[in-house]
Amino acid sequence: MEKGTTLTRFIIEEHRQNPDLEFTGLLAELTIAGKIIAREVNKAGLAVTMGLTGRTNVHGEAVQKLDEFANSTLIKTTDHTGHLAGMASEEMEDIYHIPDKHPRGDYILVFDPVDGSSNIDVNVNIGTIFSIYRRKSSGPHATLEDFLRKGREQVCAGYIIYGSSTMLVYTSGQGVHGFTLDPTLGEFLLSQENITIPRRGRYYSANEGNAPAWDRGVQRYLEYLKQEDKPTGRPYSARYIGSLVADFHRNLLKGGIFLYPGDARSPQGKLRLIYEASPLAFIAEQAGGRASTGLTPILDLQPEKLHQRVPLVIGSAGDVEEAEAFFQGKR
Ligand code: FDP
Repeated sequence: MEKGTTLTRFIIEEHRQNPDLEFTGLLAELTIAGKIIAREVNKAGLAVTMGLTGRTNVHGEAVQKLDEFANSTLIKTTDHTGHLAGMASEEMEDIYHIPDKHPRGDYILVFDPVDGSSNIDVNVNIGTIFSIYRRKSSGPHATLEDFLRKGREQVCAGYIIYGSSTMLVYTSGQGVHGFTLDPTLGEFLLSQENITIPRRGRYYSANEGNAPAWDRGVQRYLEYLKQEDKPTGRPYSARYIGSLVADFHRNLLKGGIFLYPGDARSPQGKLRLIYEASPLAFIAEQAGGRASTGLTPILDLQPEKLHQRVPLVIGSAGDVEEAEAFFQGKR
C-alpha cells in the first residue's frame, strides 16, 4: 500500500482480505490508547505523570505514575469494544474481567503498558507492547487458560514506541508493518510496509553488567562478538538502551541481536514471557528473524504462570542461531 496510508484504512483493507481478523475495532482503539499515552509521554517532564506512585507492582518493582496512567488508558479505550473477554497486564496481579455493562467478545488482550519504565524520567525511549489471542473458554468471563497460551497462538502483536517520533509496529500474521504518528494530523501513517529484519546485524544489545553471573556459553558468545574478523563483520558494536522495545525496534530495522539471558542470580532472566517476549517473538518471526531462550523457540513455550519470566535472545536469524550454538556448547 502507498506510504502515508492511514493505519485505519490499512486495517480495514487487511480485514477485507482476511475476514478472519475480526478484531479490527480493537486494533483501532489500541491506536487511540497509543496516541493518548504518547501525548502524556511527551510532557512527562512537566511532572504530572513523572515520578513514582510510592507503590510496588506484582514483580516488586516501583510503580511509576506513567505505568498506572498507561495501564488505565489501555483498559478504558478497549474494554467496551465488544471484542474482549478479558485482559492481563504486566502491571496487574490478576486477570481483568470486562465489566458487565459492556458486551464481551472472543478475544483476550495482554499488554505491558510502559516497557522500559526506568527510562521515563530521563527522556529516553519507552514503549507499549500488546498482543491478542482468540479465547478458548466459553463461559461469561475469560479464564486463566485463555491467557496461558503458546505464543504461536497469537493472532496479533505489536508495540508503540515513544521515541524521536511515535511509531506503531504490528503484525496480524501477514507481515510486519510500521506506522508513524503525524502529530499535525493525529494519525498513524504507513511508513514501512512488510518490514524484514536483515539476516545478520552489526549490533548487540545486552546488559553486560550482568556478565560475571552469565553461563560460560553466553560469556564466550559475547567475547566472540568483540573479536576482530572482517569477513563476519566483527567486532559488533554495543547498543543497549535498556528499553526492550527500543532495542528491539532498532535491531528490527537495522539488524542485530538482543540478549537478556538467565544468570546465576535469576535463572529465568528478567523479561516476561506473555507481555514482552512472546509478542516481540511473533513480530521477529514475521519479519524473518528469530527468538528463543537460547535453547527453545519462544513461541513454542507453554506458560505456566501469568507473570512468568523467560531468558530472551531475539533479532537477526543468523545472529540468534549463532548465539544458540554458543549457549548450547556446540561452538
Ligand atoms: P524496565 O525494567 O526499565 O521496565 O521490561 C523490563 C525492562 O525495562 C526492559 O524494557 C529492558 O530491556 C530491561 O528491563 C532492562 O533491564 P536492566 O536494567 O536489568 O538492563
